[in-house]
Parts: sequence; C-alpha cells; structure tokens
Amino acid sequence: MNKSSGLPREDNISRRQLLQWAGLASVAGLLPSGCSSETSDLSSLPSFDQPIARFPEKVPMHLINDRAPQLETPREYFAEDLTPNEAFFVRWHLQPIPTKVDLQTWRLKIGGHIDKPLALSMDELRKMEPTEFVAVCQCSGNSRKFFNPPVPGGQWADGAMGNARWKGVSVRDILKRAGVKAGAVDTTFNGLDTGPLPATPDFIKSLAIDHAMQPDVILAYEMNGKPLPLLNGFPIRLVVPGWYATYWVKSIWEINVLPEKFTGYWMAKAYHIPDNADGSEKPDELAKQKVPISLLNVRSLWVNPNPEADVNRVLTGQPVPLEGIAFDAGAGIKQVEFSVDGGKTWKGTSLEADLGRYSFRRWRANWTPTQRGSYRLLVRATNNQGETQPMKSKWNTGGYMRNVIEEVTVEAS
Ligand SMILES: Nc1nc2c(c(=O)[nH]1)N[C@H]1C(S)=C(S)[C@@H](COP(=O)(O)O)O[C@H]1N2
Ligand SMILES: [Mo]
Repeated sequence: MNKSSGLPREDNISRRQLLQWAGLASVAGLLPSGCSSETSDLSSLPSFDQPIARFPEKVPMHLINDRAPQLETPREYFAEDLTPNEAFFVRWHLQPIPTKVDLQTWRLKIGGHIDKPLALSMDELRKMEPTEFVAVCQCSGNSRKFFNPPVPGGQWADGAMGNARWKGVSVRDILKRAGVKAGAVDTTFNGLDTGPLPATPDFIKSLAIDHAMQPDVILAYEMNGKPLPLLNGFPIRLVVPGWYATYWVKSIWEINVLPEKFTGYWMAKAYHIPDNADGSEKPDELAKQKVPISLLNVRSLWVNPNPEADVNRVLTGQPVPLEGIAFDAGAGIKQVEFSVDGGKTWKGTSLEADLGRYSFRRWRANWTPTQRGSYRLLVRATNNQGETQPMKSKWNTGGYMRNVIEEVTVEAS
C-alpha cells in the first residue's frame, strides 16, 4: 500500500510484469494478432519520458503502470473530437482485472433496498430504451505529473481523459423496474475486479439515489458505436457525465440500493479533496476537512502547438493555426481565449461544433508572430457559469483537479 494515500501501490514499470499481463491476456484469447508487448520500436510517437506499451485492443500508448494497467492517450489523438476506443486511456486500481467476460452467463444484478431483485442479461438491457450522448471521461489525477511539489500516484501528463459517444440504459429505468423502496439513500456500483487479497477493499463507488435517478446517468454498453474494450469496462460501465471518472465504474455486475450512506473504502477514504471552493490546500498546511471529489472543473488544452513537443518552430509573418479543446462539467463552454504575451492581453478563438454539453469543444484561432524569438502562448476557457481557469496552479495531496491555464512555448524565426 502507498504510504501516504492508502491507495494501491504504484509499481515501478517492469518489462517482466508487462509480459506477464500480456501472457495472461493472450491465454484468455484477447491479444489480437500483431499485438506485441515490446516496448521498443513500436511507434513514431514524439518523445515522452514514459515507455510505450501495446495492450489488447489498444494502439501503442504511454505506460504509466502495468499492474493494474494505466495507459495514457497520446496527445495527437485529441486532434479528433471523439477519442478512438483503441486509444482511449485506461486506468484500473486492482489486479486481477477482468480478462474475459462470457455474455451467456454474465448478468447485471440489482439488489438491496428494492421491491424486486433483478438479474438482467445483455439482451434484456439492449431491449430497453437507449440513451446516447457524448461525454468527457477524465481521471481526477489527470495532469498529476505537473504538480509541484510532486505528489504520489500515477504520474499522468494530460492524457488521462477521453471524449466518447456513450450509449446505454438509464440507471433510473433499471431501478424503476426493480422498484426503489421509500427511504433509499445511496446506490452502489460494483465492478468485476476484486483485488489480490480478501482484505483489499473491492472497487465499489456510490451515487446518492437522487443522482443515480438522473436520466443521463447511464450504464453504457457502447462507446463510439462499438462494444466497450475490455480495458474500458466491457460489457457495461457507468457513465456519470460531468463527474470525475472515478465514478465511472467499469465492468459492472452489481448494483445495490441502500437505505443509508455507503461507507466503503473507495467512497469514505479514497478520492477525497479539501472541502473548499477549488479543492486546494498547501503542502505545509493540509486541509482538515475533506469531501469526495465530484464535478469536473473547467479546462482548455493545446493540441497545436503541442506542449509535449521538444520544440515548436514557427515563422514570423506566417499565420500559425492554433487549436485545442475545452470542456467543463456540463454548463457548457462560453469562450476560449489565448494570450501571446504571458496573459497581459487576450484574444478570442472560434468555437467549433457543439457535440453536447458534456463533450470536448474544439476551438481554433490564427496567430501571426511578428517578431523573432520565444513566445509563451496561454489558453483560458470560461464556462456559461463564469467559471474560468487560474493563472497560478492549485495544489492538493491527491494531485487532483489540475486546471491551471496551460502554456506552450513556440520559437519564431
Ligand atoms: N471496475 C473499475 N472501474 C473503474 C476503476 C477501477 O479501478 N475499477 N477506476 C476508475 C477510475 S479512477 C478511472 S480514471 C476510470 C478510467 O476509465 P478508463 O479506463 O475507461 O479510461 O475508470 C473508473 N472505473
Ligand atoms: Mo481516476
């Protein structure tokens, strides 16, 4: 266990372990032909101080951890509005993770404080009225590697997020079928992963019953028009639009309604943030009151120029196409501005097609550098509630909710 957070240990990357996992996957018949776990000579991705690995159903991705798998989406994929399933980031806490699910025997069980316990097959779920929308799935610890002073946990750059079209069944419709009893308080969601020891707390998250009954909280069986990859939660995962991905429980097999608040480890201890407006604290003055993380804060990220490139060269007098994405918890992006003078003055960008309030919103602008030299470009999003991004980064021990204004340096010649 990790000393400070109590979260499962983040092992050092070892090739032996990667091969073990790949071996396990191939035994389960999951490793498509041509897949390899070699960490060399796999792709032409730009330099990044993280090894590259190829897992079943995935393109080569940045390997943050291999047991349990944590794979980061290379930034290039954010040039697409919908993140391809094969490049969608992966994060599991507990090993073993599901490597095979047989839909013949798989059932979704609904129990607890309800009138009628259910065990639904995938066919039955697919017969129910579907709901479909685009939403960002972002890990609470996205961009954690930029925290200063550094904090323990997966050292993600900005690729622990993805945007997908999710299709599935409202949790509400399922709970209505089961008949929620009066006095229901919480709803728990349990994935097929269990952990190596009986004492390891099972990965179970909960939503207040009123939240679970919101029509856009769904059990998704499709992602971008296809079944979910196993690593992203096949056969169904919870989609909680606007909320951090820790609630988006993968490979769900059990839902329970409780007449009291759920107090399991993953709600009572893990993924807590300081109980203040921006979830921040100081390294030498840690917050005394903490609360479970919930809504995404507003962010904008550069796609071009690329902050992870070794160098971005541009020419004076030539327009530079600026491009990136912005998103928030669902209020919607009002405007995205950029600055080329370190934040003294800001110019607008144009927002592209609106794919829905929970989606990435692409922005673009042109900028023509007039003088040679180094420029620090900044980008700042503001949502429809007036929330925007801070100039100075916030800090917390969890390494959560980073949304400082992102900068990228370009060299004009
Ligand atoms: N069953 C299960 N679901 C889970 C997790 C997990 O460890 N087990 N991790 C959560 C966290 S913290 C994140 S960031 C997302 C990652 O989703 P992805 O792997 O599809 O990108 O899954 C969430 N759902
Ligand atoms: Mo996460």
